[in-house]
Amino acid sequence: MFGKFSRRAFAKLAGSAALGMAATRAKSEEGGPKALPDRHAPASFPDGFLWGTATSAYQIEGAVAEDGRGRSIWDTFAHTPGRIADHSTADRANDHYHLYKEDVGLVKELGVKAYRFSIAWPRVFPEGSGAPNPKGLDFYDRLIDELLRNGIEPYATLYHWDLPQSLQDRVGGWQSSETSKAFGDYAGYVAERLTDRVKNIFTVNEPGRFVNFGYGWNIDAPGLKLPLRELNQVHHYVALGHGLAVQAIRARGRAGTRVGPAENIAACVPAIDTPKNIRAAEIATRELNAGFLGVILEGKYTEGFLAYSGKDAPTFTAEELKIISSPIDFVGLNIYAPQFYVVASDHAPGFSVLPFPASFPHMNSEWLRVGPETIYWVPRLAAKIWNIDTIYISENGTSSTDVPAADGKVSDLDRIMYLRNYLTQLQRATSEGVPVRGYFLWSLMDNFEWIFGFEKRFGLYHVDFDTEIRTPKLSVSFYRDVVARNAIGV
Ligand code: IFM
Repeated sequence: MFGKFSRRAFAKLAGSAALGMAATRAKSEEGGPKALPDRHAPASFPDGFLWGTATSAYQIEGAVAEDGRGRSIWDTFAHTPGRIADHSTADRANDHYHLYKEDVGLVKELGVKAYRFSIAWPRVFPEGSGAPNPKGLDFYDRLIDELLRNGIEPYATLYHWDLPQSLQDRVGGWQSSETSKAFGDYAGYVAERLTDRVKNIFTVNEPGRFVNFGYGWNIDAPGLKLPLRELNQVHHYVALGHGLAVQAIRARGRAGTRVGPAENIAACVPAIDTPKNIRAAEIATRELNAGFLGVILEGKYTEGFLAYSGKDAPTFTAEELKIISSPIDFVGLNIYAPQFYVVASDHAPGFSVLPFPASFPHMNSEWLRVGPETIYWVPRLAAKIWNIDTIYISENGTSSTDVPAADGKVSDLDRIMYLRNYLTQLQRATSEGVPVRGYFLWSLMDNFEWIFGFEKRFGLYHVDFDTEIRTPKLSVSFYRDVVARNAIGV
């Protein structure tokens, strides 16, 4: 550890530390402030708080052509030259399809009680609809049984972006309500088969990302750049797909199965905590999330959203709004970064958004700005606006450069710093009664980070993608400790 220090540098460091200690002694001898205790009281999370970790199918499974799996839009996209930064694909990724037992062991090592994974729709319905693949759910049967054998509760996500290519080709994917209907049927089929053991289901993951990036901005699969009206219609059909899935799970799953969405909510934070700015952040949260969480939880699009969208507003029926707002059991919020720092405004709609200075700090991923208070404010505002009684932080975490040292260890101090700060703010929220019931750290292990390929690592476990060897990073010790004590701080 000190190998790289010259004797001189070490002596200098040791010298200044000694000087500091002498000054402290001098102060207390003079009757100054009492020495602080070595340890401070731990800040506990509520009893029964659910600790977990998360992954998704396309990012880890590999085995893209095994056991009858159909192609997904991400297979096509990743194989399109120029789309993925490091020219990789997820054809093999973490080979989790074959190494799942080892990976469940990694989850267990963390001491968490829940694991959130996603089911690959094209494994179950290779064409998206029609005949199910007889082997389609076998892998998930094995995974779920292994989790339960290890005392880990499975939380399944039905859609984490791997749309069957056939649906994209036949009906334009989420541009058509045919896809919403196919999604409902797929959800019902999965519920029928798995809810004897899976008690919690997330419908869709991050519409706010996959619709805009995939259908609006030509960044993610399927790589389209639709005009705003059509894009709003895609958002609407995803919300409809969510609602149809909720209904199908209720109709065909075991009684008591809990269901909800997981959204990367547009994260609005009061720039300075004053009552007026907090109110402004509330308005902003409601208006900027009107197209998904809002319509699900209110059964209507806000007047602000409709006025702002004007001729680009989606077309919809009253019946569709009813389906979309089918009652849910929880709301999953994926919270990584502050998206909008908000202040009050005298002009409609009552808030304005401040620009980020170029010097605003970010983590290894440039979009991942550091704003720990986001995970305090966002669930708090959402719970208040929509009267939500059960929120899960369905994703939170960060990438880091994560280069193993000569001894193979990964000292991911920046990830630990990030997690410590975010979890401190989350504890602050729960201690004030914000109804966050659980937390899923993204991610269990490094994986295929979409357009960044394997360049951005979000895992608690380092993965060598040549050998498939998993190695715990330092943050494993950090997280295991938080989980074991159900508290942040010592
Ligand atoms: O890896 C993604 C995940 O698939 C969706 N939420 C954000 C993560 C980090 O970018």
